[in-house]
Amino acid sequence: MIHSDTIAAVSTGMTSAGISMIRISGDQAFVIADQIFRGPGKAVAEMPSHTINYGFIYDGDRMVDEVLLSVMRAPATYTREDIVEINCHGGIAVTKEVLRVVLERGARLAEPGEFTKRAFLNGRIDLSQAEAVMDLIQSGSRAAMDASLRQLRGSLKERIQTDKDAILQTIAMIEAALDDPEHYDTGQEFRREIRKSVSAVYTDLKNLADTFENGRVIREGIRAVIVGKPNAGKSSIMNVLLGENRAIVTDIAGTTRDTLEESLKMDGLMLNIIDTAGIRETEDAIEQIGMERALSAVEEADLVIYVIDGSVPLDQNDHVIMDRIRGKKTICLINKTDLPTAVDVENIHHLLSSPVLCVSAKEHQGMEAFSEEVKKMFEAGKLQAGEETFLTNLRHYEEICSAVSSLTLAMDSLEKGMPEDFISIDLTDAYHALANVVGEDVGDDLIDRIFSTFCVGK
Ligand SMILES: Nc1nc2c(ncn2[C@@H]2O[C@H](COP(=O)(O)OP(=O)(O)OP(=O)(O)O)[C@@H](O)[C@H]2O)c(=O)[nH]1
Ligand SMILES: [Mg+2]
Repeated sequence: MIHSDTIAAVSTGMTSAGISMIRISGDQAFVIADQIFRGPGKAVAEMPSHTINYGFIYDGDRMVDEVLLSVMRAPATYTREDIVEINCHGGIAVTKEVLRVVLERGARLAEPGEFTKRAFLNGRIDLSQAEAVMDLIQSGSRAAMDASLRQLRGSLKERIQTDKDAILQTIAMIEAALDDPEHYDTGQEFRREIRKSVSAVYTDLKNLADTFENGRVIREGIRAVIVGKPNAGKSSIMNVLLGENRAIVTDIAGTTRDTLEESLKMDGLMLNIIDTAGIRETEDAIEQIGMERALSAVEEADLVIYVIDGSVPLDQNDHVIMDRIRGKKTICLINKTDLPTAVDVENIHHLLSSPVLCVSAKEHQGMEAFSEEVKKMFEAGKLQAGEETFLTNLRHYEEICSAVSSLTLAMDSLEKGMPEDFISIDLTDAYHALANVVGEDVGDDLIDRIFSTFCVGK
């Protein structure tokens, strides 16, 4: 083991709760626990591994709390070190008191993320898995949780490993040929082989990088902006989605003046919905500012929900809106279908080339189809079925993009007939970028920076 000191921290939240847990990890974990724990059975050092033991924590002769103590012997533990976990009563004072006693017997207070850092440094998990631990704790929706959990179980690690091996093999092929030109033919066939293996890795990594957009919306929530003309029923749709009368609804066109944002969970996805002021030509200065805000919200949106009042024909304002949302992921809702229809649904579909759904906010019709469409668009189904690894972490994304550009350079060099050692340099760069994702040759600074964002006790 790399570490000599034994660390301890409260691993549960510091609030009044039924139970708190203090975790101790390191060579001295059992020795420290033996000094403070009195139970009916064996000394802590003799307790069988992975058992829970009833007893009391003592500070000298003074009883501190009645506890359950878990003993886990290295290496089958979270950190791969000896671990003792003390489950005490959850009051803040009690928890602090137990921690104090543990620290006084020789443990050092753990830094944020230090248990997980040890798991990484002791080789139980790679860096991508360690980061997934933090993502899992912070995940705000089921989809985010699923993505982190899968990464924690090694999905990204395995994929990166495979690509890394393939690059290494190609480098080895090139190096062998350069070292021993008499026995290797570096002609057309050789270069074709190299190109084939480089382009396979390139494609895989490019696909992986492309999952980042979805990965981000899964982690942070989908930024969905509701736009449309005044009176189309945007605020009504917002209220139906939220299940409460959050936004003001009236029959006066121009009711919503400013953007209004709320979050909701939808089938495991998080949707951050923004209601906006209706868009139309107007002289009203306040309304104009509201519209500008609406349009800038569209720019930043992951999803545009374009609401059309189906009971009135389209006009010039609709065409202005359609121009502004072109190229955005869009779902068009034709609202007020409880009234006679005055629009041509087929034509709207044709104009927008996005899904068009007929709904009625008044009668709460069509909203299931809407949530199905959102799930489909953001591939939540794929995520839930565990079919794909989603990149959710910016650091991983950047490293993978850098590997992709190195591989692009390598392919260009092959194309242009550059010497093999050029290609080998680019492949080596790609290899290092991938090694950074899993934390193979990263420096101490980066490791410290990553783990410092963790919570204490994890
Ligand atoms: N019949 C019918 N009326 C609706 C429906 N949805 C909304 N309305 C009515 O349409 C009017 C406008 O609704 P809002 O939700 O305020 O429309 P908006 O798009 O937010 O309008 P602005 O904020 O002015 O841009 C209100 O009188 C609603 O009650 C619907 O599905 N059917
Ligand atoms: Mg409104």
